[in-house]
Amino acid sequence: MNKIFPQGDGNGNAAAGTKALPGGEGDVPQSLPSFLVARCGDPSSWIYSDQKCDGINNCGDCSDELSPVTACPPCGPGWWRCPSIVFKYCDCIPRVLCRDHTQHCSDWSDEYSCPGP
Ligand SMILES: [Ca+2]
Ligand SMILES: [Ca+2]
Repeated sequence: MNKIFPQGDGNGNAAAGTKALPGGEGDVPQSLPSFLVARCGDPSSWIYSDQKCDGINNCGDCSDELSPVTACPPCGPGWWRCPSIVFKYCDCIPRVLCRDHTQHCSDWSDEYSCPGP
């Protein structure tokens, strides 16, 4: 993945190891129009608007994917809805992870209920 995300330089408040995730912390760059920016549940973190509801946990706490912070439509085609155990995903996982003999849902539904990719 290209490193196109701005590096928000917070003031040392590393919240729960979210540093590796895209998005930013601290002030939104002045050059960004506000419609391009969305806030995470933690108001000190922000993401690009198109990172909302894309299935990926960009905020680190899934607030960009889950209510009450974000209202997303149900998992689209190509996604399987389950309580994910993978930090990268929230409550939808890509169907390519179904039937791959690895648990990705806390209820194992990706291996036992999901029909596959
Ligand atoms: Ca996201
Ligand atoms: Ca799996």
